[in-house]
Amino acid sequence: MNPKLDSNTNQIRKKESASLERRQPPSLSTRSLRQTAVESQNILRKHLLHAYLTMNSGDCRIGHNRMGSPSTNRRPNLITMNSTIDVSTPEQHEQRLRENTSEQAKNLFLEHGALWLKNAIPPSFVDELASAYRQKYTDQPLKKLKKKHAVVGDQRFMISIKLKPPFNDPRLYANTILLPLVQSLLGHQCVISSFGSVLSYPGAKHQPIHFDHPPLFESPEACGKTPPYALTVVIPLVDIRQETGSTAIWEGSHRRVTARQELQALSENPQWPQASIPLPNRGDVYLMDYRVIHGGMANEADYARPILYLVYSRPWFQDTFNFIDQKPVRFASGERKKIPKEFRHLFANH
Ligand SMILES: O=C(O)CCC(=O)C(=O)O
Repeated sequence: MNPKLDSNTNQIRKKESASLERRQPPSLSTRSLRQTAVESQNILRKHLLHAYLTMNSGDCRIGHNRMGSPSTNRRPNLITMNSTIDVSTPEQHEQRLRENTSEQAKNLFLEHGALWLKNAIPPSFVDELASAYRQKYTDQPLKKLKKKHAVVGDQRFMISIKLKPPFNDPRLYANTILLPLVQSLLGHQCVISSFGSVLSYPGAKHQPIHFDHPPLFESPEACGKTPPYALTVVIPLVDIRQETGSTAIWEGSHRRVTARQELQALSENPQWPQASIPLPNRGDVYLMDYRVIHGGMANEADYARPILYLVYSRPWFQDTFNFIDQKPVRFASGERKKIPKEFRHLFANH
């Protein structure tokens, strides 16, 4: 989840300077100076990414930043996902996947770069999280959210969750169904890279289509051959329907050597009907490889659509791209010591 690649850099530059002007308060308080510094960092980050893609992608001249102009809200016709697993009732009761389910889930994820796992978390726990989230974030004035959190699209915010109850809970970050699966994909030494949420308000438009991180290596062949190095687990806090918009995912793009050109083409002419679209109920989750092409969709419902996300990565990976101005993991005071000893290694990078 993060900043990405845009289709018209000049247009973005104009928008950025216009929005900087708009947001500049009349007197330069400490807050406004800090805000200006944060905005400058964001602009620098976008331009670095632009330069990176220009250098490394042959004909793929420009990238696509999720802060760029949103595309029109055309609803895709196709609502499906190739990579789906239903957690069975006995597995739900035991809160563990059977070996064959786990193997199937792993293989689907490796092939498609995404997986929709149905009934992974008890809905009653999700409801508890949703109610805390509403009070702490959704019900805040928009002005306050804009000041404190990253704007990742039109009416769409990326908010690092402050770890305290009910969010500081092993059922989330060390979930007995999800963590073994994540470890089978990223190795047993994997860690939490970031823990946050994306909140899209009614009226939010489609987010520009993006990768969550610039490719790690110059060679597209090398990128396509490497195993996953980071992945996002998305936990929706409301039932996701066509109206609320989901995350459109271009399954399989994570390993395609043509992924950079594909992203550029999609940025210029988004092909939403080609995307896979999970429509999870509360209790379902979906996983995305950090390399897979995706984008948040328009929220045409009359209520907000919050999703929690946990990004897990191999221990050597540092996401310096998405977290320049906000912390990837935020502990409330006294909460760090509540992490059980056996899970502290998950937070080793924070
Ligand atoms: O809103 C969504 O569904 C996805 C958001 C996202 O991909 C991002 O902010 O990077």
